[in-house]
Amino acid sequence: MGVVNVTPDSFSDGGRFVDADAAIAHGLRLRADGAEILDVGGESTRPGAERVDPAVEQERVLPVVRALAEAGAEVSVDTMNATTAVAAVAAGALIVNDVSGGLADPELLAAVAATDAEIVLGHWRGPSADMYAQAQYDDPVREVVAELARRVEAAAAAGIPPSRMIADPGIGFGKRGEQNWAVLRGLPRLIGLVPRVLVGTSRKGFLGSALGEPDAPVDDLARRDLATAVTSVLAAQAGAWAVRVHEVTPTRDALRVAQHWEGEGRWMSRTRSR
Ligand code: PMM
Repeated sequence: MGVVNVTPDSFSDGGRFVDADAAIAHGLRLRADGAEILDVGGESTRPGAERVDPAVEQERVLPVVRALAEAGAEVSVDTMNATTAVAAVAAGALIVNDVSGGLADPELLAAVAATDAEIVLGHWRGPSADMYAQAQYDDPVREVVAELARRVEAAAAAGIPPSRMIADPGIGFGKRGEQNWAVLRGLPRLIGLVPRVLVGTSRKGFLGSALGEPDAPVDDLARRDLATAVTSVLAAQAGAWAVRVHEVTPTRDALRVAQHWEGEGRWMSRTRSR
């Protein structure tokens, strides 16, 4: 899954694709690089970010969703708003990617249930403005699995069958450095929840810390993209169905190389089977 952020303030690529034509061109490049899904978002979720008005969000994402879907891409929309989700599905999106797992907007799950779209349910404990206030865990894996299980139940109660759900541990969302690594180590425990799990580590701060980089700004994207390729391969090996990345080429190459090590027919075939 390639990231197409149409925002002026996303933490690692903010501001570069706020104009629709540039975002569309970027999405097409990611697709040519090998992305099988393009995730279009108009609201930054970086730590400290303020919420965006849904009308502004829709102005940003809808032309991009429409153009990429018309070009034949499988498009997901990264939104926490029911109205944006429904409008994006009408514009051609096949997946609604809600990092809040339906918690931010109480209308979203029912709205998605009324469409044919699939849904990504992310693990989330509160808005980006103060997300680290919630980063208190006794056992990160057990708590993330239990809290995501409740989102899966809520989505099912709203009328979405598990076959249309994708779970995401929400790496970086209300989790500090080591808590993210603990959740990633526990990934196999998430896989039993719903058949498909998506993992997004791309360029996140905990990778910078692992590399010994200062927290911000992200000044060496190539190093973060290499670290992302490593965690993405490990996530795929642990059973993830898809990985969400800003730069497709390094992760695609790493997955190809790892596939040779594993041999045909192992985890790579599982990553995109529905
Ligand atoms: N991370 C970001 C945004 N959307 N969606 C999913 N499903 N999983 C993630 O980990 C995730 C996401 C973080 O912001 P970015 O777009 O700048 O990477």
